Amino acid sequence: MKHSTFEQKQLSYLQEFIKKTDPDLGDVPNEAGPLRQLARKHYNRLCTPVRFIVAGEFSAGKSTLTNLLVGKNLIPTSVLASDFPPLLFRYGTATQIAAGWWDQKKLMQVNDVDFGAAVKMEPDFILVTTPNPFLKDINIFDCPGTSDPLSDDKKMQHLVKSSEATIWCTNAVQAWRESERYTWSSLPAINRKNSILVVTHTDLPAVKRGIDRVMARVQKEAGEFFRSIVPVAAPKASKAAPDGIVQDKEAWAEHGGQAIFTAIREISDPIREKKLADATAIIESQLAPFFETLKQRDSADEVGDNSKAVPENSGKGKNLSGVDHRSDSASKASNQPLELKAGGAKAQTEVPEPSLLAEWNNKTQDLIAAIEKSDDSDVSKLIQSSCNIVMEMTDTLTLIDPQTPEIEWVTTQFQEALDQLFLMQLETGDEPLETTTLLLLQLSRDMEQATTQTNISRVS
Ligand SMILES: Nc1nc2c(ncn2[C@@H]2O[C@H](COP(=O)(O)OP(=O)(O)O)[C@@H](O)[C@H]2O)c(=O)[nH]1
Ligand SMILES: [Mg+2]
Repeated sequence: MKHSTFEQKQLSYLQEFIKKTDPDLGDVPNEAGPLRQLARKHYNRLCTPVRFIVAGEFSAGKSTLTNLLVGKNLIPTSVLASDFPPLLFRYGTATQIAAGWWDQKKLMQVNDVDFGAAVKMEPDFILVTTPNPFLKDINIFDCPGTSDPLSDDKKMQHLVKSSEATIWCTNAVQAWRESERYTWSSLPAINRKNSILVVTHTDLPAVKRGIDRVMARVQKEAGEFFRSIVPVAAPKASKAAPDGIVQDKEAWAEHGGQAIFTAIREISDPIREKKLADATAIIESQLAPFFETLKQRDSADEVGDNSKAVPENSGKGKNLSGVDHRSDSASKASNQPLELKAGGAKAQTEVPEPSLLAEWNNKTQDLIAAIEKSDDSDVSKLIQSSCNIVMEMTDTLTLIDPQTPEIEWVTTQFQEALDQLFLMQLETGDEPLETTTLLLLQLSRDMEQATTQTNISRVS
């Protein structure tokens, strides 16, 4: 995710706060706990891509538009009703797909990006990762076609609810039908201000001739529901930008390529600015004053106690295999006045620690086993426990030195999952434990991918 300088500064501040209030590193005052959690929440919100859902009726051009957005013809498109489940697009270092089930709580890697093979497995959704930088800022959910309107509407409502912004596709041939208006009005109101209506198929000759009339009617009938209405001919726009790189500027503009990306930024930028403003307000009103007291306390301690030692190894500075990687500069930095005391540090040991992947897998297996055995009364406790293990691992990953692109990427996946888990604590949605399990499994897969790609051997 590309951050502005100010955003970067606030992120560094939050990161520093999280680091300096780590109870493992010293006798942190009690009130640091909730503030640390707050800092972490805002850190994750700032790092998480904005979640967009692409919705609309069957064959409206949703998948074709998604292909345009991810810069690759990844999803097969069809005029026939597709039996595809929802597709979730996230940034990944390689193009890969995995089949997932909400109720069976598992994700299965599918070789060769073979969607046909994935669909045959009858999953509830397919996760697609691809190395398009756009996906560092934005995640996309491509909704299924409506073959069973009732159940699909329910699924769509759930997906819309868990998204921050919506792109509704309507076919220009019969733009904004009564049935679309009906479905739209049943969606959660919160997303309407962050919504785009994309009028597709604008390149068809019959549409082209009357496009002004179509756009004027759609504006009149649907204008109040959307922030912007954008005419797009996705196949033509894609052709103008092979592999997501604009080659033919004129055609790119003519077929709506430029306009749809601008419309998306007009929604995602304010969402990010709001997150930044929220984080800044929290830093100024709560974190900075606390940090100041901590600093004063530490300076006072320094005067009276020169023997303050910093823990040599408290599980930080490890790489993905768990091997200690703390640089000299990191150790030196820990002698700065703000560093906390060695109170909770673990003793250094000669025995190599288990790999972070194994550590993570152990924790998730225990938790998933607990979820499987649980009844409804345990929901919030289990989400909290999941939050805790994801939080711990996020902290460890954040402090790994050096930060390779793979580590940065996997850290972002953890931060994003943490953000979702935080939100789930506030509003649990329809199947909170299924979603929690799924997030944990997804993270296991991400850890595995990052471990393989960094070529780090596991320490047994
Ligand atoms: N000419 C033209 N065809 C389109 C456009 N968008 C989608 N299509 C075609 O419409 C069909 C359905 O598109 P698809 O993206 O699969 O629809 P979905 O069911 O909403 O995902 C496919 O054959 C696409 O190639 C467009 O803007 N112009
Ligand atoms: Mg589709």
